[in-house]
Order: sequence, then structure tokens, then C-alpha cells
Amino acid sequence: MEKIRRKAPAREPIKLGELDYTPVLIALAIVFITIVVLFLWKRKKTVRSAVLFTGLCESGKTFVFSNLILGDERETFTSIKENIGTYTTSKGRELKVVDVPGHERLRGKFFDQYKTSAKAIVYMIDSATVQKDIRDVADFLYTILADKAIANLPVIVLCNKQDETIAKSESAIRSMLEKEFNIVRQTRKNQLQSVDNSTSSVAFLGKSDSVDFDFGQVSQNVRFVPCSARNQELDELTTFLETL
Ligand SMILES: Nc1nc2c(ncn2[C@@H]2O[C@H](COP(=O)(O)OP(=O)(O)OP(=O)(O)O)[C@@H](O)[C@H]2O)c(=O)[nH]1
Ligand SMILES: [Mg+2]
Repeated sequence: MEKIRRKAPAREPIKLGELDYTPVLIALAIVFITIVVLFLWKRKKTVRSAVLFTGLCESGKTFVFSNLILGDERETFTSIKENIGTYTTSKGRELKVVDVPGHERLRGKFFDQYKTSAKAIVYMIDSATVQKDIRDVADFLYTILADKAIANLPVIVLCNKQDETIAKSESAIRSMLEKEFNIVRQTRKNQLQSVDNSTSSVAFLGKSDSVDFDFGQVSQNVRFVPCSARNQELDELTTFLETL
């Protein structure tokens, strides 16, 4: 036993200062770089840079887009795909503008595609036909405002075609829509209740059933402004774009 003990080589005590830390440092650097790259990639994906022109068919989105972005007054046709352009502000900032088709079968799909990259919404209304189409105008605006992806974004409701004699003013349109929203939210609530007995998933806009809806109650800053693309009266829109 004595012999064996004597033969075993004596272990050198490990001195911390002599350890090679290079592999550990390389591993830490790789982890750090991966985290930074992932963070930047995620941020790039969620950067909001687009202004969406949305609204029903024939409200004048493409006409305004042509005026503002392309600088011409070409005759337009019902869009079946989006138009994308760049608006340069007076300070030289570039804004991506997306004109979303208003066709009933396309508007939802295109809106969903662009909503996460939106930094502002322009909701276009044909002020001459708004009374007749109030149900659809209100329904689509309700869908947009109730969407979590655009909570807190600035929204401008562009009451276009003010050059038409039968056009409703922006304040009249606002009141009409506020009244219609009471009906839309009740209808949606009833529809959901008939499918599912819980109401927790209902995207309800406004204070409560018993309080009349008004646009001051939503999370977005919603403004109603007049506009006539035909007469080149787009000042309210350009002022809005300058603030973004
Ligand atoms: N009177 C008048 N007509 C306008 C005005 N702006 C657009 N229009 C006309 O309205 C019609 C529809 O305009 P568009 O720009 O094609 O409408 P849109 O919203 O792009 O329609 P979709 O592509 O179907 O979603 C065209 O005939 C335009 O010339 C306006 O300010 N006043
Ligand atoms: Mg169009």
C-alpha cells in the first residue's frame, strides 16, 4: 500500500491564471452575436413604415394616389392589386404609400397583408354616396379600428369628392358613422353570441352598450377631413402625411 502511494505521480495544483479561456470567450461571443442578430431581424420585421389608403370601391383611393405620388390625373379603374409608391415630405422624409383595393372580396385580404407594416391609416369615403352605402362604410371602418394590429395608429377619414353637390360634409359623415357604429357593434355581438355563448372575444368599440358610440372613445386618434381629389384639394391629407 505504501509502495503504491509512493509511485502515484503527484498532481500539479491548477493555477487559475494559467487556464486557457479562449474557447469560453469564443462561445460567449457567438451567443452574444446571435442574440443581437435575432433582435435586429425581429425589429426590422416589425418596423412600421407604410401609410395605407383603404376604403370601399370607387371612393377615390387610386385617383388620390396618382395625384399625390405619380403627379398625374389618370382615369382609374377598379383596382385588383395594390399600388405602392413613395411620398417625400417637405423635410425629405420618405413614406411608403400603399393603395389597397376596395373590392369586397379583396380589401380584407390586402388589409391583413399590410396592417402590420402600417404606421398610419387613410380611410377614404365617397362623400356623395356615403348615405346609401353607410352600412358597408361603417362595417369596414369598424373592422379596421377593432383590429389590434392598428391600435394606437393615427387614422384620417378622408371625405373625398367634396366637389359633388350632393356630397355630405365631414361632420355630417362623422355623425352618421357614429350612429351606424352602435348598430354594427350590436350586430357583431349578437352574431358572436349565437355561435358561442361567451362574449369575451368580441372586439367591442366604445365605452359600453348603454353609451352611444363616438370616435373619441377608440384607442386611435381618428380625424375626419374634407377632400376633393378632382379639384386637387388634398391639403388636409398632405398636412397629415407631414406629421408622420
Ligand atoms: N367627383 C369626383 N370624382 C372623383 C374624385 N376622386 C376620384 N373620383 C372618381 O371616382 C372614381 C373612382 O376612383 P378610384 O380612384 O378608381 O377609386 P378606388 O377607391 O381606387 O376604387 P377601387 O380601386 O375599386 O377600390 C373615378 O372615376 C375617379 O375619377 C373626386 O374628388 N371628385
Ligand atoms: Mg383603386
